[in-house]
Amino acid sequence: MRGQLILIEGLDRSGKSTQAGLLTERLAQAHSSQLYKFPDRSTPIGALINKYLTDSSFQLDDHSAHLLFSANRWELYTELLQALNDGKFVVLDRYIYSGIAYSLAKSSLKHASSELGDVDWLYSPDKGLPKPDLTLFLSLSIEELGKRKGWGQERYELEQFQKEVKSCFLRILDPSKDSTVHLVNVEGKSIHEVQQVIWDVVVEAGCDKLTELPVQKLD
Ligand code: ADP
Ligand code: FDM
Ligand code: MG
Repeated sequence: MRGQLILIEGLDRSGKSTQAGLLTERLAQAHSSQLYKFPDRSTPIGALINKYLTDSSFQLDDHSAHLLFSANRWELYTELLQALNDGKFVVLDRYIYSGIAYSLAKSSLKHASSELGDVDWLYSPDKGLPKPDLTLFLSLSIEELGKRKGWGQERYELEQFQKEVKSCFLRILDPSKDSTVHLVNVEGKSIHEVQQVIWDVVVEAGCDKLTELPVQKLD
């Protein structure tokens, strides 16, 4: 039996870190659980990513940046897989879909995607990583995001870019094509209300229980 892999995705300030923390605590009432946040800025590649996000004078080709975010996930791959197979529930605060959506929102990487929605180049470095058993995308309007605290000075924290990222997220996260994907409308909901909606989805999907299914891999 193994633990389940549950991913919380969304735009900056949509409440991912708050909810990922609360979900990890809730799962810990019955199981061992662990939270992983991506990018993980504490690793060697994470330090480079942190410099890229916080220092606007530090330039990287957009393809290189994309590959670094993926490489950062591979740095944690063995540990994360081991945790699941040891029966730990793993909650992810961002993962591959942030990787694709933020890159796809850049005009320089539009060529890596076709009109038909093929994002193969952007997707390929993550192939082989564990696939989440459940993905929750926290959705709310850009207007409401603007009212939230915590808007920093980081590279992607620009309103127009966030709008583009949101449409890219909604393009790649389609519940009608992947039953493990759920869009959670958090507009106007308190932290507690969102926590309850998320928990209901987790229970409904059976992701609050250990499973015998092997860890799925992204292909
Ligand atoms: P993210 O990790 O997505 O950037 P955070 O969880 O750090 O978002 O939350 C960003 C800010 O919004 C924090 O100040 C947090 O307390 C606040 N916040 C989170 N969820 C809600 C909510 N449902 N309603 C109002 N404010 C919220
Ligand atoms: N980000 C995050 C990416 O561009 N690609 C990725 O693969 C991942 C995981 O990094 F702007 C972006 C998204 C966001 C920034 O911000 C990280 P937080 O506040 O640490 O989540
Ligand atoms: Mg956060």
